[in-house]
Amino acid sequence: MIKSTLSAFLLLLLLTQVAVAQRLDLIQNIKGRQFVSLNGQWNYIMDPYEMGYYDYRHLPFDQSATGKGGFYDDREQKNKSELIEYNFEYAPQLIVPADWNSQGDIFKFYEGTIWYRKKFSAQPKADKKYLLYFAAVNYEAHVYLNGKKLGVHKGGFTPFQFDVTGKLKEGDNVVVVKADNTRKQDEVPTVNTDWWNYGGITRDVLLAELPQTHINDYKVQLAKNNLKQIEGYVQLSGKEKAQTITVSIPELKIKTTAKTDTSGKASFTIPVKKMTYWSPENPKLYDVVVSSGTDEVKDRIGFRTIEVKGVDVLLNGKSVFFRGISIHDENPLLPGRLRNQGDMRMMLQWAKELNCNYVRLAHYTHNEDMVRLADEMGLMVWAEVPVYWTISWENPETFKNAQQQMTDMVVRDKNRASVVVWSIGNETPLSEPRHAFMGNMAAYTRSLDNTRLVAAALEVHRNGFDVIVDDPLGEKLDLVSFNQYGGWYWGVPKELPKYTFKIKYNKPVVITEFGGEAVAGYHADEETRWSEEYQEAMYKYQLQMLGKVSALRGMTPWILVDFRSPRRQHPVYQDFWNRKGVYSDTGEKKKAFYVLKNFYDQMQQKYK
Ligand code: GCB
Repeated sequence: MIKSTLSAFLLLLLLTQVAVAQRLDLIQNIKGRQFVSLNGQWNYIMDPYEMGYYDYRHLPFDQSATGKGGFYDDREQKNKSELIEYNFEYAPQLIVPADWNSQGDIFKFYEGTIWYRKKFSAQPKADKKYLLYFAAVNYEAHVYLNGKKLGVHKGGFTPFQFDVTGKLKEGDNVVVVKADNTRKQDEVPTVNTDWWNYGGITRDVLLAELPQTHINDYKVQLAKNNLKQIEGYVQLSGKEKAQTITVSIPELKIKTTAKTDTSGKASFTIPVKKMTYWSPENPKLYDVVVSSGTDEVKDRIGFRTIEVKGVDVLLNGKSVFFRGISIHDENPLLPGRLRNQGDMRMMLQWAKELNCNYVRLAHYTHNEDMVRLADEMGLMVWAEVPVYWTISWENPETFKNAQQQMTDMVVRDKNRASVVVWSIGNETPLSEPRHAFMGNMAAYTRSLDNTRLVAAALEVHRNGFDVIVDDPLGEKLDLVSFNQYGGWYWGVPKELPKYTFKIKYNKPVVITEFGGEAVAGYHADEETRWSEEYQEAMYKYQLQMLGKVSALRGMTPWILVDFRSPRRQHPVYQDFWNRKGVYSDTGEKKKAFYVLKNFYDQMQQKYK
């Protein structure tokens, strides 16, 4: 006992120490800057043995004395005797941004390394700063510019950037990326997930040109629970740190100035007289201009408050019901990761047809454009990091990684009114090291942003007809959120109304998952697994059962659309698809869709 308390204490100490070592320098609103896109066709080499990275003694070329020898040299044969066993110029091409899996049968199950190469032209100016920005690469990316290594990034869903000022050449340049989606136990996520491990450069690659001293970051949001005050900051990066910054919202006739401190940061508060607050019913966004002596950035920002009072969630002070649905970052029609705004709009539009006002962007950080679309289309968002199932709770590096992914998500999306919940993880099994890890994640997330709710998808256990929610992590969260698969993994649909929830916490209950599979077009009676009727009955009885939970304030059933998963092996019903969608993989509505929509129509009336 003493030993385990001691080791938990030591772990806590370690975890608090790593808490300070976070990179916070990610640029805000990359698409609001001057940039050129490096999206398009990239030459690639599939390299399962990583011969472009390791020599025949398995030592990395980029750590050798010369640093040379890897594919990143992008060499071409110069004379007829020269031996070079690769060639990007003659290599085939992959589309960027997009996962590789959806670009040919050969890639479908591929896990490992693929090298990408792009040539581009640049005219760098002496008085400018240049950032090479990757919106996401799954999972580990080694990036080289003109044969020199810029760095490594781990984490498949968050952006990263390199300062390439002074490294760009006038005229031709070449960027090489080694993308490796190998699953590893100590990473985030870990080896076991119920989604497809799509690899590659899955989101935009941009080269931004900035003033030498530029606005690196800013926050412009309502202060915590305060409809009458905007609070925020501007952070400059570069030599001229002492400047006057201006934040203006022309439509509201707001213009505020502040002076930066020696670190280049200026904080401000702006009193609000009259404004239209952002809500799903009226997703009003204002043009906001942030400027300094040397730079100017424009954004579109919504303003709203979100808070918990007893068992109610208040949006702009008014009680709301989260009419939600869970969503993966996958277009089933490809099938593959969402590639562009058209794909994203399709998914969110499907959620709207269900009469949703809320989406759970599971189980990792989705595209920034997706969150911006949610802002525009009026959908509240639950945003999550891939702390999923059996993470290595006792490895401080794993914690650091999870924390970094949370940092990058919060830094990126903190100005999005749509985001109302930060989720620190999903279905994590109980243990002391897990409590320490998750407790620290909750506290850390609050320290990053005190204006949003902090939650996690917990698990339940059962005793007879009692469904018990008492995970100790619940103490540290704002919502009671859990996944329960009554009628699918346990119990049969028509028995569900017999169950009662025993919930330890007096907080709003926003259920993160329930669901069951159905093959669209397969019709049978409601007791036949995989039929639309079974799934329909499951939804019907679930909603009856949940109707008894007086603190119920919302839900995000699992899931909007059928999605691909290597864990789903049934050759007739699944064939590598998880069929819990209320839409099929071709976008057809299953019968359960209408049960849920009908319930949401009622909730909309009730919470008018
Ligand atoms: C869960 C997981 C989700 C799975 C789902 C299922 O609890 O959170 O990622 O896909 O169950 O279908 O089993």
